[in-house]
Amino acid sequence: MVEKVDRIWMDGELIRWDEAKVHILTHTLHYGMGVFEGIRCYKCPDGRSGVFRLAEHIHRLFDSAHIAEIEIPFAPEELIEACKETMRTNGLTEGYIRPLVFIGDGAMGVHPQDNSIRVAIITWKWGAYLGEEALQQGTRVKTSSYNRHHVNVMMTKAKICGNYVNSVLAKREAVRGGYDEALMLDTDGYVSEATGENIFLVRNGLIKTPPLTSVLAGITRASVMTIIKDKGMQVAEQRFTRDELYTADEVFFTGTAAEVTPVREIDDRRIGAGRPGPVTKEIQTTFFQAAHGELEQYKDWVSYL
Ligand code: PPE
Repeated sequence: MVEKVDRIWMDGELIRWDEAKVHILTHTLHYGMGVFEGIRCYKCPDGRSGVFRLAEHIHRLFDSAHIAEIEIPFAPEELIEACKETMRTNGLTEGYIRPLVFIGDGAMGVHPQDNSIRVAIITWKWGAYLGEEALQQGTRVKTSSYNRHHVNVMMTKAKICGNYVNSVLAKREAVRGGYDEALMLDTDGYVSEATGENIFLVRNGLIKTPPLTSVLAGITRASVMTIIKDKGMQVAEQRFTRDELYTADEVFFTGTAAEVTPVREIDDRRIGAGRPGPVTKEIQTTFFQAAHGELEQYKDWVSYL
């Protein structure tokens, strides 16, 4: 359950949590055409609170809206400031920030015409996405019976609300089967991503991640790729199959919510030694340090409240 806070930012105003309601004819509620972001804020060792790659997330929100032909009635700078203001108003020193752009009520039918474009920013406390144990010990994953979207069926570069029906179906199936997360293959049968995370494999010192075809251009993915290169290791954006994951030395997920989560098992096969490997652990450690503003090299990634 999301823990209630005092205020939600809606259409330019900080209103009470209980008043952040919409009409049942809200277009996005019926047809799923809306866009959103997920951003984390960390409490840093120096006592400040830093939002991780806030500007990049807001720019991706605008890119998603552009793909979806939604005109956001605010400037990126206004939403950047609104994210921080919502955190501060709620007295949150760390947590998750969810900007949501949706089409309001008015016309029904799949052509939304000139229905209003609404914007909300919700903040809440969010611990480890796949559980604290997964972060430490690794997670158990099952290949989904659902494919990730075909690139001409959904716009996969956009974080569109309706795209997540596919994720919800796959996640439920995986959890019902006793696994933590679903691995999704693209419509050609290659590995794409998980329901809310990008994926990486490590084998013989070489790191691979699927190219940006049917997957979301993860901001954590990009950050981790920079970290890998800065460590003098190589990372290739390359298509691979599920059996290449089975024989990998290490596999891990990246995502704002999931952070860097090791994968210890896929389709009932142990990955590597069945526990987080050295490369994953090193990347995870550096990622957390960077996100907490501890590394000079990545100080531009953190924007303080
Ligand atoms: N792929 C998908 C499908 C995805 O939803 C996410 C983020 C990523 C990759 C990683 O992207 P990034 O966060 O920029 O590194 N998923 C968000 C929503 C999770 C949810 O359950 O809600 C997130 O991590 O915030």
